[in-house]
Amino acid sequence: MNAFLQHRFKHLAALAAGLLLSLSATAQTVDGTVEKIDVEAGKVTLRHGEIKSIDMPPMKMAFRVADPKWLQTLQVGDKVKFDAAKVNGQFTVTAITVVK
Ligand SMILES: [Cu+2]
Repeated sequence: MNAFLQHRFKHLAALAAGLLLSLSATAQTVDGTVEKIDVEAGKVTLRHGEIKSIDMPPMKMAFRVADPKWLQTLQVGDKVKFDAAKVNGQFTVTAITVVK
């Protein structure tokens, strides 16, 4: 690859990475209700709808959270929209917002 192509390729790769970031920052897709908050364990129990990204049917289960600070702002009974992924083998909430 010549230097010009290499430069173009890096530019495209950066654009693609930026696009992925902005996509993942868009609205959360899964509906849920906060059932329990365990600050010690860094977990939140959610009754959730289908999670297509990890092929999971609706159920009630505990998730780790990507940022423990979120546990301070959530309250039992909150309706939420969230995204989840398997991180280091554990189901993890990667983004969450309370629905008013
Ligand atoms: Cu589940």
